[in-house]
Amino acid sequence: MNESEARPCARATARANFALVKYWGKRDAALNLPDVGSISITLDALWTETQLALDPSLERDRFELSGRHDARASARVSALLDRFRALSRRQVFARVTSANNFPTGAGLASSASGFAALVTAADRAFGLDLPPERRSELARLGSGSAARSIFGGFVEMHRGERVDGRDAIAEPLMDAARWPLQVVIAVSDRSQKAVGSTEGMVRTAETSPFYAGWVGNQPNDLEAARRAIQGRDFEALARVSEASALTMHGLAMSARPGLLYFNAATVECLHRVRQLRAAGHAVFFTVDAGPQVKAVCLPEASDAVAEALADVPGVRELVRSGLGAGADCGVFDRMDRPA
Ligand code: 2P0
Repeated sequence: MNESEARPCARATARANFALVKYWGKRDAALNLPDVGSISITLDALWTETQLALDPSLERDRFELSGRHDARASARVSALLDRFRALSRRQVFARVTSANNFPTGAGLASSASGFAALVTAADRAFGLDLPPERRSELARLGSGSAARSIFGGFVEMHRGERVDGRDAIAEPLMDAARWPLQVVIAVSDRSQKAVGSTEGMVRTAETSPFYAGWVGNQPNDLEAARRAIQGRDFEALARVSEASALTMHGLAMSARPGLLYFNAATVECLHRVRQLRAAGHAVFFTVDAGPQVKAVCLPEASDAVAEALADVPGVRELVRSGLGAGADCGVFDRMDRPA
C-alpha cells in the first residue's frame, strides 16, 4: 500500500435532481448566478460517489471521473477546491475520484450530483463542517443545478438578489417521504449533448427575443409549484411542470441559432404521457437539456407509464426511480480506487 492509499478519505454520495420549474439563464456567468429560481426533485436511483483525500505530496489536484482524466472537468474541480483551500487556509491539494452510476452529460443531471458530491466530500476533508446552505452556495459555483442536490425531496433554488451570490442558494421544500412520487426516465440517446447547458443558456439570454418574458413569468410558475407541492395537488403540479418544460424548450428553440434538444422519441414520449393522463393515470412529463423524457407519476401509475414508454420507438432504456435524500458523507481510512 502506498502512502496516498492510506490517507483518510472523505467519501460523499449525492443524487441527481431535475427541475419541475426550470432553471435556464444566468444573471452572472462568473459566479454562476441564475436569472430565475427553480424547483426540483432529487432522485434516489441516479447518483455520484466521490472520494477525496488531501495529499501534501501533490503539487496540483488530481481528478478522475470513472477512472479517466478529463482536463475540462479537472479545471472546474480545481477551481472549486481553491475555495476550500481559501476557507480552510490550507494550501493542500487533493486526489479526487468520482463515478456516476449513469451516463455523463446526456441530460441526466450528472453535473448536479457531481458537484454536490464534490463539495460535500471537500467540506469533510478540509474539516470545515459548513451548514448545508453554504455547501449549496459552493456547489452552485460548480454547476447551478448542483446547489439543489445538496438537499433531498422537493427543493427550491432561489435566484437571489445579492451581487456576491450569498442568497443564490437552494432550500428544502418538503421531504420525499411526505409525497413519494415516482419517476420513469425514457432514455433514447446516451451520447453527450451537442450544446451543453451553460453554453445553451448564454446563447439563449443573448439572442432570444423572448428571454425577458421567460424571466418575468418565472415567479408565477414558482408560486404555482410551491402551492401544488404543499397541497400535494398532482394535477396542479402536472400543469405547471409541463408548462415550464415546454416554455423552456420553446425559449431555447427561439435562440439564434435555435437549440433543439428533442429527438423523434422525445416527442412521441410527450404524446404518450399526455394520452396516459387523459386516460386517468397520474403522470406528467419534463425534459432537460437532452432528449430523455422524465415522466413523474404517482406510485400506482408507474407500471402503466413504464409499459407505455418502453413501447415507444427509439426508447432504448428505462430508468425508474423514487425520490431521494440529500448529499451525505463518511470518512474512511483509505481510498478504494486511488487516482
Ligand atoms: C434545470 N437544467 O433546471 C435546467 C433545465 C437543464 C435544463 O439545470 O451552467 O448543468 O452548470 O449552471 O446546472 C442544467 O444546468 O448548468 C440545468 P450550469 P447546469 O434542471
